[in-house]
Amino acid sequence: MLIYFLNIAMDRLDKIKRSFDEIGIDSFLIKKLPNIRYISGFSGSAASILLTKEKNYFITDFRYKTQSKSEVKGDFEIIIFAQNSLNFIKDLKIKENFKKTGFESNFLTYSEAEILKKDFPDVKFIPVDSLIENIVSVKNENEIELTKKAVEITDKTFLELLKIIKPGMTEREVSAEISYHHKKFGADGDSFDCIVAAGEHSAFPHARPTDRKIGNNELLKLDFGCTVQGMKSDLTRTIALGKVSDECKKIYEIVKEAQKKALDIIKAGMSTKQIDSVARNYIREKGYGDNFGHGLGHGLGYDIHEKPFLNERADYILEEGNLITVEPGIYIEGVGGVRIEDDVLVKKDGIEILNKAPKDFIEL
Ligand SMILES: [Mn+2]
Repeated sequence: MLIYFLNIAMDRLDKIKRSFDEIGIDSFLIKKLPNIRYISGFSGSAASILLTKEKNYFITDFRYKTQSKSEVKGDFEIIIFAQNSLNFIKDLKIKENFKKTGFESNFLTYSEAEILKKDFPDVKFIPVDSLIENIVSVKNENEIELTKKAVEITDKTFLELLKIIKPGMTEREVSAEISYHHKKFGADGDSFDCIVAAGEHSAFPHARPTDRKIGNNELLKLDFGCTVQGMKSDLTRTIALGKVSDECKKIYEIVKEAQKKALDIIKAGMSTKQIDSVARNYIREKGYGDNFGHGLGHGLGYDIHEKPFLNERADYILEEGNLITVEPGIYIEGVGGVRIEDDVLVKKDGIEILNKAPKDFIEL
């Protein structure tokens, strides 16, 4: 198992370094934690990685001294700094003499970039967009297994919720049950702050749980997921408590059919834009085009939203081993909203739908 991860780590470092010349850099500074986990295996909350042509430095502080020794795999020199990681990098600069350092342009803040420029006046910092993000979108066997485990836990949690949820409970109480069951069933925690949205709240695509009581005869949208060793699940189901209006039932069936139409065509080689349009056109034909204002889905990995994205502008061609979500929705202000989301593994000739949570309209 350890050797297996070591090989993966080296392969990933190789892939990153092979693009140095093409981008025009001699070193790469990595600060984004999901990227750090992806290439080193480190799961802590503070670290930097500096890759130079010759060497790989993993830099963290005292709190992660022991953890980094056991977690960091691959050909890294582990550096524990006492105060400021930049001081260490300055020393390193003298030794290694790097001159053109790439940084994660979609992650580093403007002020962090300014500090780097000020502290290293003779280094040219070059914005690099999505170098690692483009590699992470194809998953290995281990990552797929961990995702399947996360999905299984989330599905199981959904089935528990169906037993627990009653009119009169607040959205917040339901969100607590989600977190509790995720951990109880073996997850490391939630993969994001879950969405529990009742009645008119369900029309907010990204509603936060409030103290609103869940009433009878209304929709309840649940969007939640968990993390297992860094890999994530992301599930949305919309259910009804009691009897809801015919319009709510109607939009539920449209969303379900839109998702099915997308799932039916997904396979390696297809463009994500094309898949998005199949679901979107169907919803449009049914008269709800203006009520579906977000993308159809996203990649799922060490980051909860990562490449490939499925939307009207994305031009990614799916590959075997992509893990993606498929999640159309219809939201009607003042009435309610429906979204149905599954996690899907892309294969050569089709897909494997990882979720088993029921999708037929449920009235509790
Ligand atoms: Mn999602």
